[in-house]
Amino acid sequence: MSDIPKLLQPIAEEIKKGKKVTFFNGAGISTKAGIPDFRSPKTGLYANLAKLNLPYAEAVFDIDYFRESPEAFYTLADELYPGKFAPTKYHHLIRLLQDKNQLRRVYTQNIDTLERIAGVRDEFIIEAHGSFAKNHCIDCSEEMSTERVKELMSNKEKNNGVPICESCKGYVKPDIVFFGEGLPEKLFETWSEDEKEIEIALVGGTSLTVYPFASFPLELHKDCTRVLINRERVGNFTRKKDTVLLHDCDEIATELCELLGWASELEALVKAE
Ligand code: CNA
Repeated sequence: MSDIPKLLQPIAEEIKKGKKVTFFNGAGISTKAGIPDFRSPKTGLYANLAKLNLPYAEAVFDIDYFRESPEAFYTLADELYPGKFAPTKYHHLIRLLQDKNQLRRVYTQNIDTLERIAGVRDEFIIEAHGSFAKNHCIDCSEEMSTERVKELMSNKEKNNGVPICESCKGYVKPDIVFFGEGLPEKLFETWSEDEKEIEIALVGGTSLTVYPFASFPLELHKDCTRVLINRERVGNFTRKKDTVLLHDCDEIATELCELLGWASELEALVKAE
């Protein structure tokens, strides 16, 4: 029999008592939506980048490499572009907690904006690694609208579909944080507000290998209830108050909603997609 309900019961009890939940999300929460993560063997993006002829896998998100060869990123961007994917049950769980006034914050490494598409409001979301929502020239910083970026991306005859700045002819890039770029200030400002106040932390679908993001859940204060939801064991979840659930995020979302008496509300959100 599954160990999930037994392990989740104490967390459900804390939520029923009114404690708020903070999420730390990684690419694994979106794999059920059809978006590959980075590091899963065979299915992850890094395992499937051979066609891009990269010097090393991470180069596709490296700002120096982008300056030389933006085509590789834009080939991948074609596959990942928001609008093609629908939120998962785990994203709907976040939305439900918001609607019940029990969401504190969502720290996400994801660039797919599925939290927003699920209806989570901007005030709750910290996109630590940016997103596709805005785009700027990497040389003069001029903004380009997402509609224009998409239009230029679809015209492969011109610049191989790489959008070029209309002012200075530099390359335009979505505001995703690449390796070699700084993280948004909002991340650190919000973290200093939240850090001591976090009651329940759900850490889901992340290998916790990208810093500084990984340090946030790893260094949370000792009174906090930390829950790791991941297909593999990662991080330092060995404290007495920690729970480790080596399962699919959606399976956990379903079980938690069941325990909270929210199963039909979760199903309604799934059906409304
Ligand atoms: P990662 O390093 O690829 O790790 C993903 C983790 O999730 C692995 O440990 C998997 O075992 C686990 N996993 C995969 N599917 C599931 C599932 N259904 N349920 C539970 N666990 C699962 O990804 P990280 O997010 O840790 O790495 C940080 C990078 C990934 C960030 O900079 C992101 O921008 C980047 N990324 C984002 C997306 C996206 O926006 N959806 C996709 C791919 C990469």
